[in-house]
This record gives sequence, structure tokens and C-alpha cells, in this order.
Amino acid sequence: MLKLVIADEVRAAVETGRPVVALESTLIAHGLPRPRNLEVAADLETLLRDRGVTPATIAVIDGIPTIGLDAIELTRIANTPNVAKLSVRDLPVASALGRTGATTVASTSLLAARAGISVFATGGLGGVHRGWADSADESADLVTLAGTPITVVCAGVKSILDVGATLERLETLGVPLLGWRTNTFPGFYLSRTEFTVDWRVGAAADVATVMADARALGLRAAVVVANPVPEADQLDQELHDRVLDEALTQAARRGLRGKAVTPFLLATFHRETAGASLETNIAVVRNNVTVAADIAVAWSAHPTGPDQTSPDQT
Ligand code: PSU
Ligand code: MN
Repeated sequence: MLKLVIADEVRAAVETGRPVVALESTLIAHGLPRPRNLEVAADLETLLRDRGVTPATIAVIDGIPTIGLDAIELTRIANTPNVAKLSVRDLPVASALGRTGATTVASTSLLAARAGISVFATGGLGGVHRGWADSADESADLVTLAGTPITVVCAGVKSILDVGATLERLETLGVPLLGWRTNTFPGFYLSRTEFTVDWRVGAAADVATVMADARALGLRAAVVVANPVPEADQLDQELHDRVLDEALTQAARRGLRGKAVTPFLLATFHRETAGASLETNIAVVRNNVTVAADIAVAWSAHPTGPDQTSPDQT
């Protein structure tokens, strides 16, 4: 029977209500180039540990959904060329066939929630792609977040997407959206978009209370915390717009579809900006991890915070 493997330190932290933050592995395997990807993966874990938070990087290793990769597993995910990108629908297939792969926002959220983890940090959510009327390309991140109780800290949705359409979908799907110290929805590589968010929060304790109240109300959806990259780290807007046009044209010319689209667009960005977008992407993720750490600590201290029950499975 399928088992999740939860690292001992993650299990101990979950069982005693201590702060844990989940991290995804598609960002490592498909969003960032080697060898920086492994350095970043290790650095994110250190950022969490320095704040007293247990990191839980998630992937599927030889068919086993693993919550809290060890150094060897992390290296394998970061360094294996063409390692699979596993969304939610791929999880049972990868497990049945004994495959190894990186998990997306969708599949990481699902596995983290199953393991009793309440906070997750990523870069930017997937969403509705530009040209969706023709391609019907919408990330499984959105529907999964609609039914998965976890708090996701992100810099909004990737700016390669149709941001307005994605925000409409999040509203339809009933996913609470909080601006972290902002009323403006952030744009991943850019600190701002033209869109606003209805709710602004300024304190981790307030996010923890939203989480507790969502649970008390019986809501199953995730809570999305949108955290802008600092302006000093954002990509130049003109460079961004120019490279985005070029990347979208190239993707269309190649006829890319399905899960290949997002990694291609990100890789094209990193190449065409001569690495500037890579530095911004790393700043985005680091910034999200630090906010997620604060929220996990606040959740842990909240009077109606973590259920101190056993995680789902061994
Ligand atoms: N954030 C990043 N880089 C990434 C991703 C997020 O900074 O590579 C990944 C996440 O795993 C997200 C995925 O779930 O991109 C979206 O892919 P798709 O559009 O195929 O659903
Ligand atoms: Mn897609």
C-alpha cells in the first residue's frame, strides 16, 4: 500500500505543534538552472532553520512521496536531467510505477497538508495562461488550492500568465487572498501589477487567525499570501515586457503544450535577461520563505493553531 515517508524531524515538529514550512521541488528541478538550483534549495532550508522552523522539501523518490528530503535526495532531484514534473494527477502514477519526480505547487500542497503541515513557501503560483481562450491552459495549482487547506506564501502568480484571469479564477474557486503589507497584487518578477487585493495583512499573527477561522468555518481552500519582491530586487519592467514577448513567441513557434510551457518560459527568461531574472526569482523565493517562517511561528503559537495529532500516515 502507498505510504508517505515523513522525515523524523518533520514528524516530530508536526506532532508537537512546532513550526514547519513545506518547500516544493519543481521550482528546484525545473524553475532554476543547475548548479544554482541546489545551492538555493539548501539555502532556503537554512533560512528556515535560522528562524527555528523545520524545513520540509517535498518530492517523490522511487515512487514514495517524501516529506522532508535528505541531502542525497535533494541532490538527486536537483541534478537529475529531465526529472519528471509531477502535478497532482501524476502522483498515483509515479507511486505505482516507482518513479522519481519533483512536485509542483499543487502536488506539494496536497502532500504537505496530508502530512499535517500548514504553511508552504514557493515562488509564484501557476495560473491561467495568456491566450487561455485558445489553449485552455490553466495550472492545476488553482483547482488544487481550492480544496487543500494550507497557507501558501507566493509573490502572486507568475507574470508570464494572464494575471487578471487568474485572479478571477481564485475568486470563483473561493480561495482567500491576502496582500502581505500591500494592497497591490504582486507580479512575481515585478513588485506590482495593475491589480489590487481586497485584504491587506501586516502581521503573521493575523494570518494565523485567518487560518484558524478558515478551519473553524469548515473551509477547505488554501489561504494565499501574496508577498511582493522588494523593489530593489525586481526585474526592470521594460526588459521584462520585451523578454516576455520573445518567450511567448518562441513557445508558440515550438508548439509547446502542457507541463512543458512554464519551465520553457522561465528558462527563456533566465537566458534572455542574462541571468537578471534568475537573481530576481531567487530573491522572490527567499523573501517568501522568510514570511512563511514568521507565519509558521505565529501559527505554532496561536491558541487554536496546529492540531497536535499524528500526521496522516507513516
Ligand atoms: N515558482 C517559481 N518557479 C517555478 C514554479 C513556481 O518561482 O518553477 C513552479 C511551481 O511548481 C508551479 C509550477 O506549481 O511552476 C506551475 O507549472 P504549471 O504552469 O505547468 O502548472
Ligand atoms: Mn499548464
